[in-house]
Amino acid sequence: MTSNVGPMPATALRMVTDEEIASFHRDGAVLIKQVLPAEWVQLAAAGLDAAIAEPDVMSAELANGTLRVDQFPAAKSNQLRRLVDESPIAEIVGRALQSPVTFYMDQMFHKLPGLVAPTPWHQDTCYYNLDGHDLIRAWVSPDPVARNVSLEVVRGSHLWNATYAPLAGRNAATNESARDQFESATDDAPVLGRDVYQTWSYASGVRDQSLPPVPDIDANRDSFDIIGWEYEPGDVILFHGHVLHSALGDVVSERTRRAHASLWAGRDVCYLHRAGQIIPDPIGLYDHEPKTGQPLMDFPDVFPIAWDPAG
Ligand SMILES: O=C(O)CCC(=O)C(=O)O
Repeated sequence: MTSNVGPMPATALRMVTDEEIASFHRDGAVLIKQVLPAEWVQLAAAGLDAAIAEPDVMSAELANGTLRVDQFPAAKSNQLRRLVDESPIAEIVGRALQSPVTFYMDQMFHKLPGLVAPTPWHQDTCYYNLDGHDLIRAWVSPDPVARNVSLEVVRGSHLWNATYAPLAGRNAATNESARDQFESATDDAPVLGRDVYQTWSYASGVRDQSLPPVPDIDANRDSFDIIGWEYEPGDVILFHGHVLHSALGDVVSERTRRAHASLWAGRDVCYLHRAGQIIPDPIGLYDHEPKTGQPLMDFPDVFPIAWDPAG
């Protein structure tokens, strides 16, 4: 799929403010209002539609087919690839993180009209073979997103120094092959090999049962400091890789809710062999056979610096 669009604006509509940067570091998330030029919003829409039209083996039909969560959609849509490589998103995340940044991977969340599937509370950290603090997501949508189907985070939870168990993956306590996979995990090769690209689903991974379960936030909403936002196209929601987040749902909406979520890594992010890996590594990384503790930025052919505060 090609994108027949001309030159695109390289800069954001405005600078990220010091106050927004402080909010991101304090709260673990921030809504940056009206920062992404309309041309990029349109390209994101075209890219998400292209990705939805081309389901591949990495896509997951969830919630009775009303929800698709695609891994690495920029790999199959030139428009999304351009969004990642050329849009001001890299600069926006780099300014918020105050670090050089490299693109790690992306996801598409596509929710059909009707009863909108919620995204349950989770933390992203435990899904990837990654370790480090400088992890940030940029979440954009070409659609207005009402507060009751939008993202929420537990304010400050990125600083709790807790890694919670993922919600997906096979349970090593009850599934023999998952237990074997978990127990035989080493630093020599990821649990999910390159071959998993042919067959991957959320059930391919092994849930690390030694990690604590995500607290039942919905049952105890008053006990948590929850923030969320109504979203308009042109906004960018930034949230920290360790923050507990979810998306509201279980309400009837007339609109499709399309979203692109790109994950970016800063200076301190290293590779970590997780015995309980859920999402496969970015494909180019398999050639390098990374070891636990190796900085991602040691692999510049896979993870080139996308934006650097030093210019
Ligand atoms: O858009 C959603 O429903 C959830 C987004 C999310 O969990 C993420 O971007 O990590």
